Amino acid sequence: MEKIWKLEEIRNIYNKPLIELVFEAATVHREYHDPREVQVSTLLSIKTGGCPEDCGYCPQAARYHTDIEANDLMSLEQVKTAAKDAQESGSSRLCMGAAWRNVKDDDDFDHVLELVRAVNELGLEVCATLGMVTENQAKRLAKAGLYAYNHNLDSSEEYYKEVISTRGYQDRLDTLENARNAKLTLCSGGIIGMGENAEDRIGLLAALASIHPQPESVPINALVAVEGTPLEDQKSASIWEMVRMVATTRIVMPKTTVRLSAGRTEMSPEGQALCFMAGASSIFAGDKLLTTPNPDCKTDQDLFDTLGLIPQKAYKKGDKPSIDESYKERPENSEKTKWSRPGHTIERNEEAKNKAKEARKKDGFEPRKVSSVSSVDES
Ligand code: SAM
Ligand code: DTB
Ligand code: SF4
Repeated sequence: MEKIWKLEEIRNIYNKPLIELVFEAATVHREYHDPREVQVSTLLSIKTGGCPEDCGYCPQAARYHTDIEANDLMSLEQVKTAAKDAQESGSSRLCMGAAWRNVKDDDDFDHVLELVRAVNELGLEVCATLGMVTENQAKRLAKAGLYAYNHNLDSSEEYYKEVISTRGYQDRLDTLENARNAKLTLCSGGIIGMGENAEDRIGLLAALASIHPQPESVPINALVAVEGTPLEDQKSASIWEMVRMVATTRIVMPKTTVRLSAGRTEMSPEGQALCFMAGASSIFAGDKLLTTPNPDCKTDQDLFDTLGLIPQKAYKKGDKPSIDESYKERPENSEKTKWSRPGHTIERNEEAKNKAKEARKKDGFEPRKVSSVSSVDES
């Protein structure tokens, strides 16, 4: 049985002197993992931009004016090519991301299920991050060969309200439960450097650690402050804050794969080495995350060589899901899940939206729209 952590205990760990904290995390890491191995995931944005949500950090939210190219869902061939490239470069997992609020029982989702199946058949672990999902949708994903579902809690419940107004924290937790009920492994983490304080980071870790069984992967992102988003001027988190967050995550979720996620282009090799020492056991590899840059493969390979790290093989920690053809069966009556829409006002989100309106008037172009973009959907 996993330990049930009290908030106070997590706070005490987070606030330890840094060297003590890193030593303790490194010790826990060695108890549960092979410290030489790093799990390598590649991200692929299969549907980019045009998202109806107002996530203050996200360049893909249609309401802000950012310099990204919106794209429709990728074809099967495009995805297979990207998956083979990822596999050849040493990744054991492909994580496909779609700029959706939630999954719908429509043709786009049927297509995503085929993408999942194809990547599974190549032998990669398949992860998807598609927004909120119902239990039936999660089950269809599992039957199509999905291994992990990524859905981040992002911050503490309190600070979440300062960043996003179009959905609620409970919907995130419900989605994770739906994925868990479908026997998918969970990938859920957060972002530091959004203006939150230490208590919010501790709150995020408490929320993640209290999911039982704990998430199999926990991505720790440093905010990539993208021009045009409400958080464009946010000062980046320091490497010391990153190390502290990684180490605390490692201690309170000893079995999880702690993924050093967005923000690595701003980290020195020495800083990343300290994160690996503090229990990070995974990275996103490839020169692009979803829409923003990431260190290239050669730079990461050099770092692995220097540190004596080796990429983990696919399905080291779980069995490859077999395909159950019934994933093709679309429900006759879609579940009527009422995902919430709190709709409170977040000043900086409003400001960014208004600035975007002005910029579009000036440039003479319309909000980025793609044909498969979800209209604001109350279902
Ligand atoms: N639309 C889906 C959702 O929100 O769940 C999936 C894609 S979304 C881009 C996946 C995650 O990327 C977010 O939950 C957030 O944690 C992370 N993310 C997005 N923009 C980021 C940024 N600028 N910096 C760091 N992390 C970011
Ligand atoms: C996660 O925690 N980080 C990844 C993945 N899960 C989906 C996404 C990072 C996105 C960074 C901003 C971008 O490239 O658009
Ligand atoms: Fe970005 Fe996902 Fe939020 Fe859409 S739901 S704005 S893709 S983080």
